[in-house]
Amino acid sequence: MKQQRPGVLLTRRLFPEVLQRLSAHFEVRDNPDDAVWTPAELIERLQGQWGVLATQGERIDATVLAACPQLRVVANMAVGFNNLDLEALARHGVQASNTPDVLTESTADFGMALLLATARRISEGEHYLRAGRWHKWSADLLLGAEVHHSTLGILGMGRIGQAIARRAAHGFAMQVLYHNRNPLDAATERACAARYVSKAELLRQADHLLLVLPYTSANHHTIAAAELAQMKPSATLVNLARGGIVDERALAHALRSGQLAAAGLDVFEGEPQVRPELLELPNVVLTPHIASSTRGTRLGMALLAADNLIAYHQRGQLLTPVKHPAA
Ligand code: 8YV
Repeated sequence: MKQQRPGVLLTRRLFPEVLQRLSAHFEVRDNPDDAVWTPAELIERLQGQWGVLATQGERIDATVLAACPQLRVVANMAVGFNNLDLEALARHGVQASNTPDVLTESTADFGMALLLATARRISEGEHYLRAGRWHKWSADLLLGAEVHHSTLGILGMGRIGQAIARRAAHGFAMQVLYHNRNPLDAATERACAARYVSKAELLRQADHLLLVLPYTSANHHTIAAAELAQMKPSATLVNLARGGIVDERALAHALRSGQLAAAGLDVFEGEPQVRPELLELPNVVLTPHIASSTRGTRLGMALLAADNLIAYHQRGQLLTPVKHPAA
């Protein structure tokens, strides 16, 4: 008699290669319409499933886990895993993986792109031109901030922060300062040409501040009114991490009042909803959470998530288990 294969749910529409790879091992239920499910719909679809390939849009918490006792493994298609309740997962004996490394370089490329677009007012320039407002060249048209030889502050110096530091220091001759829970070892610091400073000094010194730290309840709104007030009025703020790290109301106020020159945001606290004040400001570049979005990278992330499910099924071991932020 043919043995029943374990069931795996894909919460979002993914690439054919991923479906193909998983289908060789599991009964796969996917989401070809790419619908965004409510928590109740997610629970309903998870009934009887052994594993789930999730994205950061789905919260896997105590309620979901209690309602889905057969679930054994969550493969998150993201390096960040703030959508997973790690304590609840441990209590229910459910394993979880994320997708580090595969997205580092393309996310770092995007970090530089967003920084350049923001500091050099590229979106603003394009809107100006498309709106038919460009009638003559002017010496002071859309003056931006210098990027080369300026000081870059990086908050959160993991793999992506380090990849951005290398680009900034070696490609743009920037002075790179960083703050992190722990300083890097001397060899890694040298490779990134980066210097560890306190958070207060980072805020004070940065011409451009890039946020690439993992989001936890401890760093909710870690950039709020008090922190923005310490930054240079000419500074640029770029958020590639998670929206909840920045108090967006305070940010909009700082951008409107001239306390901060410009911001580049790829992530938002209530995404895909964006705070209306931000939409109205000309000095913000807004992108829809696409820092890792190249075909190669997104496919690599999805395949790594799939391979985690397969490895756990075959050998009882994940390839890239999530590491508790405090570990
Ligand atoms: C993903 C991300 O695209 O990896 C992360 O943490 O933020 C992005 O690269 C997104 O989270 C998809 O789940």
